[in-house]
Amino acid sequence: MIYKRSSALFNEAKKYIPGGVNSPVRAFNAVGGDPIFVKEAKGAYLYDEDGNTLIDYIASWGPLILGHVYEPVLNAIIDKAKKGTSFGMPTEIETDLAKLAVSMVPNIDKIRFVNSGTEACMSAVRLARGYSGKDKIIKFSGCYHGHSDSFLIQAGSGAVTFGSPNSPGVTQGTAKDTLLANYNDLESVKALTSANKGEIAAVIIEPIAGNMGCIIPTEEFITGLRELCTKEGILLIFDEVMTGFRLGAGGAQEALGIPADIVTFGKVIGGGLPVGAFAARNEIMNYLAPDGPVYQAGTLSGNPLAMSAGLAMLTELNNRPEVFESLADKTEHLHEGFDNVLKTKGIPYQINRYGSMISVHFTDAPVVDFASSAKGNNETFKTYFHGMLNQGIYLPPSAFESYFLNDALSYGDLDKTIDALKKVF
Ligand code: HOZ
Repeated sequence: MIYKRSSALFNEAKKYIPGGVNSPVRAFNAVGGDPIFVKEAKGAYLYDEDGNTLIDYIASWGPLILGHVYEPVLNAIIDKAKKGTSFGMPTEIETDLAKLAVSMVPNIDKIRFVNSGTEACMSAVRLARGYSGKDKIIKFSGCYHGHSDSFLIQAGSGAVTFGSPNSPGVTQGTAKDTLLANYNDLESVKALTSANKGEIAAVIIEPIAGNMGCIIPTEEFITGLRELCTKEGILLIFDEVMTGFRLGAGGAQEALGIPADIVTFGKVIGGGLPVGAFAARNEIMNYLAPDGPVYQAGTLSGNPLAMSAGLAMLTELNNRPEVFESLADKTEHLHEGFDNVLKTKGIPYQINRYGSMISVHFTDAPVVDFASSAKGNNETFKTYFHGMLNQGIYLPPSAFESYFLNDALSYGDLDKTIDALKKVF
């Protein structure tokens, strides 16, 4: 494939935008080469600036679960845009989306809309601190909860891809209140809770991790974590920015059967427009301004275009819950196909999958936490990534990211992807 125009656009972008991108993982630094500039997309396909067609396995990093330019979402945005794009005043559609989200997700009574997953997680932690009167939080190495200061401590996703899991610019004062545990290691959490008795406001976790590849919690770990938080009076925050409205209507809480105290959302809830949200039971949400003392606000929060996209998306998912199963089946098909190919190649690998999230790791030991994910061979990953890209398959350009399948992918697309893998190694 030829990427002449993409490379020219990238060179121009680098003159005016740091690294030429507005979010680091897009820059391809982890895999080498220049990023692909996309011109348009439809369904499961991306059409780039050089005229190449690519099968898309990132779906805008999750939001486009039903594929690109999904008609009901598109029409909702167009209709709304004609009536005004932002008011800074309440609109009925915010309640419509809130009502629907609250009806789909277990254990929440109220939801507050923001503009991104970062904002959602940052606000959820502030709420947890305000509600509990405690300062410290526990996060897990390799989990990524957006780029707000408290979370850039051993963070996954682009932070680790670019070698700055502990970003300069985060003060010692902030960093000292973020305690680090290991994913799937309950003892590491217990050690922190006993060393910091009565000081921990919340544990925040990706209930299915997607920012160190896709990592699944063991039942023992996630059940034990819930029990520990309840026993110690610590709020359990599920960061469902990736999993919310993707693993099922009720997200990871429902899939794992584990209730969280606060849940954060992003991606699917905005239908491809910038929406984040955080939600909890009344007693917690009532601490939020203007009802309570914990402050949080935003000019574009509850933006009518974003709300209309989110409402159209969640309405579709609510009316067609079978879509979650269809996606999980497609992901399983891809997993089996990849397994069949890779096991003949003599390359150490692991494939992790949950619902419509999946990742391939080039290592011989099971990938269960950040340390085991980091053991993946990045040279092999680069060969894999570019080998697939050259055959029109667009995968996340980092081994520390999950793939997000979208329902526009056909079995023909999946088989083409599996066939492409045969030619890579
Ligand atoms: N941090 C996002 C993936 N976990 C990447 C977002 C983007 O580059 O668009």
